[in-house]
Amino acid sequence: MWDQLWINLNAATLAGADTDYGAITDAALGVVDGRLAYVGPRSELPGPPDALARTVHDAGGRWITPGLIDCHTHLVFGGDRTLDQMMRASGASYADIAKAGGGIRSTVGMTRKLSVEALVAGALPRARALLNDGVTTLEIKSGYGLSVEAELKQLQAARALGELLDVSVVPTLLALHALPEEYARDRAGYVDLVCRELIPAAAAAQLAVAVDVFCETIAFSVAECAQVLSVAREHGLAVKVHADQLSDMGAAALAAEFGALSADHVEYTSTAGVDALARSGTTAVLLPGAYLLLNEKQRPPIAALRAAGVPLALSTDCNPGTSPLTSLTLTLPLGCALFGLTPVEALVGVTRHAARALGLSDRGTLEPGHRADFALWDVGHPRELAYWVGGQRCAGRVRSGQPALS
Ligand code: DI6
Ligand code: FE
Repeated sequence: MWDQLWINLNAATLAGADTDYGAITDAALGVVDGRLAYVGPRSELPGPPDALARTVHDAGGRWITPGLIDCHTHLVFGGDRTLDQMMRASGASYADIAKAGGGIRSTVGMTRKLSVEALVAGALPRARALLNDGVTTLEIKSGYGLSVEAELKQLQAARALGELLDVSVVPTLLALHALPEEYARDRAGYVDLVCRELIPAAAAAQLAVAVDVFCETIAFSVAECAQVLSVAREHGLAVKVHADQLSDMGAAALAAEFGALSADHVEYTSTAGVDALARSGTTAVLLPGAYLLLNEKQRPPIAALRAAGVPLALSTDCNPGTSPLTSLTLTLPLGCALFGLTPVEALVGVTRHAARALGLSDRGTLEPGHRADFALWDVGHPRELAYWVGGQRCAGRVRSGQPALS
């Protein structure tokens, strides 16, 4: 006997060939212990619904996709960065703003002042917006504390969000994001603090599953990032890299060298970088929100990434400075219009490939054995998910087979 059976639905399983969304019309989903036990046509169920499961749910004829996975967010922070937006309106670049003392450092000042509870309260509306839009797994990075205590506080807030809300939170220590003011004349000292104290403390407290670094001219060099990524690996943590967002730093190749789960942004990644990602099986995470709002002109090398077989994920990059974007469904048409993704590539990017970017092999498609995490949609076909810009089409979320609360 199954625990739950969902009927009266069409399933975009996103398993197998990508061209047809893995679509099954008039499908049924059987759930045992929170995992999918049956995914197939209703007509092939081995018996009448009531005889098969303790609870039978009617999905109202809707389309169902795997629960969406937002695999790159900086959701926990203090204050906002409306001032940066005003500076940009008068022509200042991201680098100008950072150099003028705005940018990441200003968010660090506002984040350090807040308690865990206040950070959670500030992030809750952003998290709820993502959940109402179909998200069932959410990565959250630190990176606005830049001291051992303040980074751990951000990670504790991320963990608390996962306990308060019906969502899986995947916490990442963004150890190198910006150089904190107090280390302005001692770069090596800060990198040392990260290696000797921050990473060991986060690993010991099990507050992070991965370590991320911002490898960029305005942030940290390849050598500094490599030093931190090796320590992350020594502590058994996965690694991720903010790579080649504003210039070609060879950061994608660095990510590949460390077997990173993902290289994120990749606007300026070279052919050599693309080849390195393909060889290491690293997922490229595309972030059209930051590209749009920074008014960037250099697109990621989509055709080359596609040709090399690099898995492409897509995410909000929700952060106060460059991408205050709290809708993953809005990110889908942005990925298509700005980066030239196909609608099905975009949807796979927020499900199957997003799971891969987080190293999660138990979700991202609707197939037997996977978690029964899914989203219900008021659309006539899943291709509409990457078509409409804005609006509320998510009719509900299910986690482990049970209707989820936001
Ligand atoms: N790249 C980004 O786009 C964000 N972080 C990063 O490394 C921006 C974060 C911010 O400006 O607050
Ligand atoms: Fe980011």
